[in-house]
Amino acid sequence: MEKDARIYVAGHRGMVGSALIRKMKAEGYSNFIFRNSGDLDLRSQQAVRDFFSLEKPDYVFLAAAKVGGIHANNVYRAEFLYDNLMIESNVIHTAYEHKVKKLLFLGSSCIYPKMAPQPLKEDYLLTGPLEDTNEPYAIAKIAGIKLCDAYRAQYGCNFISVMPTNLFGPNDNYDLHGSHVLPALLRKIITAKNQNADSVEIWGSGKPLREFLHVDDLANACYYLMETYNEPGLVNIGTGTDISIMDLAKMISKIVGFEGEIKNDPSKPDGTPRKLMDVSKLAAVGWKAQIPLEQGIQMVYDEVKDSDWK
Ligand code: GFB
Repeated sequence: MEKDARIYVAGHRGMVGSALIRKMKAEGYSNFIFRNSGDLDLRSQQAVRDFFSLEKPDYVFLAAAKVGGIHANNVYRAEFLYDNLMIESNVIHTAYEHKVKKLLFLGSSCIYPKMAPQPLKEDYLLTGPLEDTNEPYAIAKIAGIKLCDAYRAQYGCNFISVMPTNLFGPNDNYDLHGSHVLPALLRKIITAKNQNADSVEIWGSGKPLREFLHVDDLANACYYLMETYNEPGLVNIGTGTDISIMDLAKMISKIVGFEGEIKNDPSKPDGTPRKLMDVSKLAAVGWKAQIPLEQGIQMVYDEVKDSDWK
């Protein structure tokens, strides 16, 4: 990307979008186009068309999405499907109409079949049934990959798709009903420590395995791929290592200094038993994660430890 290129990061106030902006500012970019969701509803085809006509972005990072943890995905099934399909269809189609030079679409590791072999290779897409708790979100994200590939095949658009593993970092969502596990456990364990509680409760059995990537690493990878990668299909972005939810709770307890018991709530769903990315494709093009999990959690803990949580 040229240093004076007009860059639109859809979803710039979210955890991923804000990390992308931080990264590109550090790389010397400044010609960003900003729109808050209150000013531009990406679900509206006309609004997206008017926006592209006015602002004419050269490059687009599609980080806007309806997102959430296992509970939100499972409950708001209509919005997770509808909002994400509309956002992707409008932004990708309009990027084609306006001859955007390159677009990067952000998906998710939940696109892979629930019982796919581990680690998850890009080739496992559409080889089996999806995990039910996040099927609507996964279907929408699979549609996004296929849109990028279809516009590339039919019209020669340089649209690429990346699939991040579970993310954490600055600007995460700490609402206990909507959030992912890592921010939820940070909040619960910090609160338990502050209240001298004897125990803290984690959802499910604690046995599922998840892989966690600091969002600054994700932003570095996205920037790297935007500069170097021009292929159809998808690229996994992760660390290549995973941890059980129980061990994650123990790691966070150690960082926070909480010594109470960690209890399970079996009434809550476990979701996919394991989601570990195969990152050999990413390694082959020259990128590797830099922030170890414990260090990343410590960085986030330092940012949120004084939050006014009850
Ligand atoms: O991060 P998470 O909500 O989503 O949950 P997924 C991961 C695991 O942590 C599940 C357990 O087994 C949860 O039951 N868990 C334990 C908790 N305690 C908690 C808690 O307090 N809050 C939460 N949220 N979980 C999402 C998908 O799946 O991952 C999305 O629903 C997306 O579509 C995202 O792909 C990255 O990893 O199961």
